[in-house]
Order: sequence, then C-alpha cells, then structure tokens
Amino acid sequence: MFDPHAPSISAHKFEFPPDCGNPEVAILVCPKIKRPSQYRVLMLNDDYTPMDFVVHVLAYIFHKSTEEAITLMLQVHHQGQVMCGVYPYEIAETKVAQVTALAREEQHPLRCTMEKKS
Ligand code: TYC
Repeated sequence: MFDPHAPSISAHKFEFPPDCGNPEVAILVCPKIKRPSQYRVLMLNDDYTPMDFVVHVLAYIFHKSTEEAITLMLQVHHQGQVMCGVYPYEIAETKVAQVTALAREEQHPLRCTMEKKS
C-alpha cells in the first residue's frame, strides 16, 4: 500500500539535502542538471535559388519581417551564409527540415544547416 509518509528518494532529496560530495549519495540523488544545448540554424548561399524565395522562407519559417528577411538574404548572397536563429535541438532540426522541404518542392537547391553552440 502506498504510504505518503514513507521516506522516498524524492522526499529525502527535498527534506534532507544530501551531501553531494559523498559519491555513495550523489549517484542516487544528485543528478547532474545541464541546460539543453542550443543550435544555430544557418542559411547557405547557392547560385540558383531565387532571392524572393529565400526572403519568403526567412519570413515564413523564421518569422522575420520583410525588411529583416531582405537584409539577411543579401547577407547570405554576399557572405555565403547567415544565422537565422538559435533554438533547442528539435526546433532547429524541424526548421532545417521545413526549409529543405519547401525548397525541394520548388526544385531549388537551397541548403540550411544547424550547428551546436559551444
Ligand atoms: N545567390 C542566389 C542568387 O543569386 C540568392 C540566394 C540568397 C540563394 C541566399 C541562397 O541562401 C541564399 N539567386
């Protein structure tokens, strides 16, 4: 039977902060907590994707204003790549997949990648 007053690992953790320096205790109740890694999503230049398509993608997928999207598109065009945003892994992965799918639907070679932030 469930006894709400019985000591448990979580009750112990909250009521009696353990000595996390003691490895016998630390392995059970002192999990290492890390912030999730963040990922930059980068848009890459190519010679064939139309500029207005890239502007559309930046506005639609990355929620940029038209002005911002034009500036970013021109940056990619002149400098080779630009950062569109920083996201947790799954969001970054989804944005890359969405950009790639939209581009392939229109037979454009546009490429978008992600890289882990250090
Ligand atoms: N360089 C392309 C052109 O001249 C335009 C372009 C811009 C392509 C940005 C990709 O990520 C890109 N049509």
